[in-house]
Amino acid sequence: RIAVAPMCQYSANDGVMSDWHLAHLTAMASASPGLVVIEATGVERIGRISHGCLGLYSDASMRAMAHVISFAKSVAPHVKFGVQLGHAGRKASANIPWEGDDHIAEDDPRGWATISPSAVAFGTNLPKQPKAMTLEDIARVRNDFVAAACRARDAGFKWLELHFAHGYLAQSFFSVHANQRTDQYGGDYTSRS
Ligand code: 8OZ
Repeated sequence: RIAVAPMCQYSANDGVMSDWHLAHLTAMASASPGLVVIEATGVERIGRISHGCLGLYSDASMRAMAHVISFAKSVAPHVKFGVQLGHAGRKASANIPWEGDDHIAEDDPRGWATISPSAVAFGTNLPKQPKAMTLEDIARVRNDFVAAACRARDAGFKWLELHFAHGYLAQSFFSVHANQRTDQYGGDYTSRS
């Protein structure tokens, strides 16, 4: 069986699926893969890559996903749906690709403050300096992952993928460049609890 990999569509409204997702995902399901994995989906609003990305931080988003899954399954009942949960960290607040391959401008109200293990920018085309996460931020994001996973279950997903790669929040905790913390979430292996 073929699995369809997650692909960002940049067509959500405050994290909520639109008619684009209904058409796109139903078309994918109609091709009869075994599994369709939904695009990178932020566990909190500021964890979306761009302002057009999906987020599972609201029940409205969960209900929209449930509707899309149920509609697509009415066309292709055997297809299972999965979702890729993540938090974009310091790579968040990016433009959608056809508006620019960089961060949203500081004076653009569609942008937002980003978070990361330390206040170190990604660099190159993503220069925005993130805020270093407090222990409360870390606890909140951990809870957001759990809440989003529960919403994914309630929406009808049968499969879950955590995006811990590509310089997004979780991966930046593993990076000696992005993570300059000296508490239990940084330092060498033995100093981390
Ligand atoms: C390619 C294009 C857009 C987004 C990633 C979510 O880096 C992505 C992504 C990849 O994993």
